[in-house]
Amino acid sequence: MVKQFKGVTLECLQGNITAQRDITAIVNAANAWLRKGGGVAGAIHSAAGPGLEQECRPLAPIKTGEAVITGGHNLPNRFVIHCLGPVYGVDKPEPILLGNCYRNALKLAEQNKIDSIAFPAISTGIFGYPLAEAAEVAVKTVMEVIAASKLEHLKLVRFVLFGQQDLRVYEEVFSRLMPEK
Ligand code: AR6
Repeated sequence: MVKQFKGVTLECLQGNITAQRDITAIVNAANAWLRKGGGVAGAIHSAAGPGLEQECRPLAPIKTGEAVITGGHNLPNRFVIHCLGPVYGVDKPEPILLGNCYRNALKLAEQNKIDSIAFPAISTGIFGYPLAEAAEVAVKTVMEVIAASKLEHLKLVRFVLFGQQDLRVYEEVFSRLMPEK
């Protein structure tokens, strides 16, 4: 699904975060130590190669809600922005901390003149955040940042969902928060 919001294209689609060839920066659902791990982080580090962990080492540890930026190494993307999402039921208040991931990632994108960014559904795997709640926070926060017109360079924000059911949830949130006029 594709929407236009205040001059920025917002998309949600089903796919693998490591296969977004047309995107300048992909976002990693990282761990505090920016190590390989599983899920999104495992896939990103596998595709990027060992140079990514090497570049990450001096940047770790990061705090919940924080974001740091590195190169893309062997990925098709110029940058990786690593975010540490909240562990659901542990790191509170979860919506604020999850929102900070999206806010801080977009801040780094702007600082680095990035035109396109792809987010996975941060915290909704191993960290246990219910997808529907997380989708609401993700889309609302991105819209808030765009509406505050802090972004001069960003033209495209893509949400990449692993499963078809997850995509449906995002599509429902997109339709509700950005209805056709
Ligand atoms: N592309 C897109 N989405 C994916 C992919 C992929 N290749 N793989 C999984 N997902 P998770 P978290 C979805 O667990 O909850 C790691 O081990 C998945 O279905 O990657 O923030 C880190 O090292 C889910 O909806 O991230 C941390 O320790 C979403 O992406 C910890 O897991 C996020 O799942 C972070 O946990």
